[in-house]
Amino acid sequence: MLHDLVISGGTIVTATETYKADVGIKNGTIQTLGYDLLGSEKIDASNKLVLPGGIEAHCHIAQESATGGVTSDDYRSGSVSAAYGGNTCFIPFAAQHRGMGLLETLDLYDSRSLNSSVIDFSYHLIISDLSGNVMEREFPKAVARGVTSFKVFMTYDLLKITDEQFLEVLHTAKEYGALTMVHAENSGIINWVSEKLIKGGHTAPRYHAISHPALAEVEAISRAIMLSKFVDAPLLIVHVSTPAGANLVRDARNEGLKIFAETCPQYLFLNRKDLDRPGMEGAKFMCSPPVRDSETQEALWRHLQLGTFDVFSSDHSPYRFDETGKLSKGVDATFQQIANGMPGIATRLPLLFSEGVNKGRITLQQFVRLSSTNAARTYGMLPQKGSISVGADADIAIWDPNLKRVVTAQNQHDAMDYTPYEGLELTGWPTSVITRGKPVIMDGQLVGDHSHGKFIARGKIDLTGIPGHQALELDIEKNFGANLTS
Ligand code: DUC
Ligand code: ZN
Ligand code: ZN
Repeated sequence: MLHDLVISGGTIVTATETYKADVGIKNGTIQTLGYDLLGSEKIDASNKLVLPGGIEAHCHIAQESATGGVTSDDYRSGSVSAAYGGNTCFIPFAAQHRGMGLLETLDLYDSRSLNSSVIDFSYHLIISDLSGNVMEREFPKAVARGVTSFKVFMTYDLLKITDEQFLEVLHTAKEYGALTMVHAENSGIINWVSEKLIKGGHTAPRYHAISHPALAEVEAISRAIMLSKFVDAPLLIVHVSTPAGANLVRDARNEGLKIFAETCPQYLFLNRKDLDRPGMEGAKFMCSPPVRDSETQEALWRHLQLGTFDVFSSDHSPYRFDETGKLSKGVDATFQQIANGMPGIATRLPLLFSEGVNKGRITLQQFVRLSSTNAARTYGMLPQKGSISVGADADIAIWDPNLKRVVTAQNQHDAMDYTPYEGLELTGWPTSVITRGKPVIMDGQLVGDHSHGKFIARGKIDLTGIPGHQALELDIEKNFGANLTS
């Protein structure tokens, strides 16, 4: 058979295997895995690794925060930066702010992503306003559009929902086979400490971390797990930043609960000392939850090695270090007035490859799971995405495992003016990236087309093998079903 494109001579790595073979691509999907394949076009992958393209499952693109700041990356620059980082698909957030409907929110993000992305995409829908029966009227329609993951916040005054509303989201999502995601930090602790700090004149970026103590995360993760357990609904805890929080996740799993979790590079590679940089420099390293200490970094690596975390995501939240972003309230802004978040969509996978695979902390199979396959499974895209197998989308990243490169703001190809990893030398980089059979990056050059990336409608969450929990007090089917009459 004559393929449209053949990737020849490389070493294929999947979540379970490493072997040498050619990949034959036709009509955007993988048609053949074999030897001496014929193709109209050929990419020589000798001495390279051929991996499922990365799936970036947590990033903020063309998104307003509740306080009005807008991320610097849109779907054009964000998707290009993601592709340079070895990604073939990403799932940014579509943020419902109060007063907006859920479908109105999705329409807005559809207009922002239209003809803009060089890689495929979907959205997680943030829910901050449950008024007007949106859960009954609009939630099912969002799921029918292929949006099957929903994020809620336990903190931030303009976003947070009550425990009652959290239960409602968990319960409704469960009914429709969707996944709830949560930003788990205790709002009361953060607000109380912040007020005291500000009153005491402690306003520098470093106090952001002090106002978001580890216990705030641990309390909220614990509560979130209990709420999910009570209604036996799947829940994914995003950006876990503490060993105690990760231990709660591990124990919940061990108990058979439907708990999933994510951590991010900043919690493994950055720490509180970065926030102590002079002047406003520390603002570049502000994110929520905050980066912590070196013991935390080591403990989170161990959780990553042992499989506590299903997904490893960048939490790319790009705010420039200028008056459009971090410094929008001036150079004397308090930590409460500085946008939270840092860029990292292009460094997520090179960091994990260099410091994980090349330093012997994780295997190549673990790398593939954490970079792609687990996200595809968790977010309802497997086997279309996240695997190199016959019939899957031809989403492929070709990696040179020995290539050394120094990270600079410029080689992120995003709309940012800094990277928190400036000057770090990493070994192992993606050199070519192919989305649905079309080259996006070839030998380090952008060749992709902004109308190629398409919205991926996602399926239900796969809970096979997870027993869950039946609350004795609560028979959801009997007491909460649609036919409830008394
Ligand atoms: N939560 C995120 O997921 N990203 C940026 C900041 C935040 O609070
Ligand atoms: Zn969050
Ligand atoms: Zn985020």
